[in-house]
Amino acid sequence: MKTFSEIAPLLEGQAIEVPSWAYGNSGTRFKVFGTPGTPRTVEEKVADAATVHRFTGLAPSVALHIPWDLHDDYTALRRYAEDLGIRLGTINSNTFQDDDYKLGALTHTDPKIRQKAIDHHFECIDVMNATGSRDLKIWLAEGTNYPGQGDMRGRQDRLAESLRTIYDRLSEDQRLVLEYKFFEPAFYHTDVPDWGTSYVQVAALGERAVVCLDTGHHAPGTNIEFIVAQLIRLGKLGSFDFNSRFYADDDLIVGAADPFQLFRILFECIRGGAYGPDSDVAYMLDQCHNIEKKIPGQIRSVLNVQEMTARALLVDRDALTAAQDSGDVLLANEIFMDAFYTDVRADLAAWREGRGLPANPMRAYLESGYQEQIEADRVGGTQAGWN
Ligand code: PSV
Ligand code: MN
Ligand code: MN
Repeated sequence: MKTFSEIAPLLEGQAIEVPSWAYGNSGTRFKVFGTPGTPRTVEEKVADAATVHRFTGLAPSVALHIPWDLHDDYTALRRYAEDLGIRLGTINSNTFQDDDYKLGALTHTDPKIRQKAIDHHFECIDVMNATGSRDLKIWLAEGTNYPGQGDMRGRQDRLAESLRTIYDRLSEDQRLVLEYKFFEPAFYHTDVPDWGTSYVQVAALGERAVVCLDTGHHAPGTNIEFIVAQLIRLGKLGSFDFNSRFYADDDLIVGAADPFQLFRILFECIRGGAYGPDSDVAYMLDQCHNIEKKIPGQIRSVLNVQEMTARALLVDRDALTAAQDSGDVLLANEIFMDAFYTDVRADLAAWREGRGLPANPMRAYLESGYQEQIEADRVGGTQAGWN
């Protein structure tokens, strides 16, 4: 196994994008609990995201969701973020909260509704031009609930046409990132259920169209790291939406439910050259904090990603390849597991201190007074929420 000091330089510059919606109130269909200190404005969400970065050094950008983060001056918002030491990152479109989209948006049979959904993406591209964002991320809530309800094939054709129109509007340094999800809110079929469909759609568009893999969007038992490896092979892994799930699309803290899965995913990224300064893959969180405090929830999340990245980097890949090639099944597995079972927390704490960061960002945040301050300041007004 490698030593921590051997892999420490590779931890430099690790960047995990946080979602603005993680700072707003969220819940289940049963109840949304209000949390004291919840942001009332986009600026307050950006300030909370910048706080996560200040304590961890891991989260230099924040993703926005339109229209949840509607703003009248994105250039000013960009400056505001930059003054706080972070960037505005991925722009997420939203075609899932408008009555017109009940039966589809980019796939709708009515050209007027399709155009409305396309226009929304054009607006998102305008936002990207002001914020300097590279990625337009599209997740579609489209599909059908009953066999026979829709022409699944016709819907794919309309989707391809709509995506083409959106893609053609992007500039040379912007990307279209298509997310897939196998169920919900449609339950019989969704129009982009899996990585294969997303791949087929983006491959038809061109080089700057790639796939987003949300770790919560697969059937239980799916080997997600295999999908990661395949998409990297194909040059089509654009981004991650990291989170944890126990049952459905739970959006829990990444690494909480299955740290080993996170380790295996990150190992494939490292092995595939999708980690580090030369990689285009965007590592994002897509999470909600329904019952826990949001900022410490995000701090815990980015630390979990860092911890599993360090462990995955510890794998001695030369020794692993030798064991694999010689057919030594148990040795190969042992080399892999040795790295996973290595506790890197003390080494990471010392490494952080050496870079002027708190050894324990969770504790440093809780002792900083920021939480008490926002709870006192942010009374009145409307708390931002998931919708
Ligand atoms: C859909 O379940 C999704 O994962 C998409 O990324 C949305 O944009 C996001 O959740 C909203 O939380
Ligand atoms: Mn997602
Ligand atoms: Mn999701």
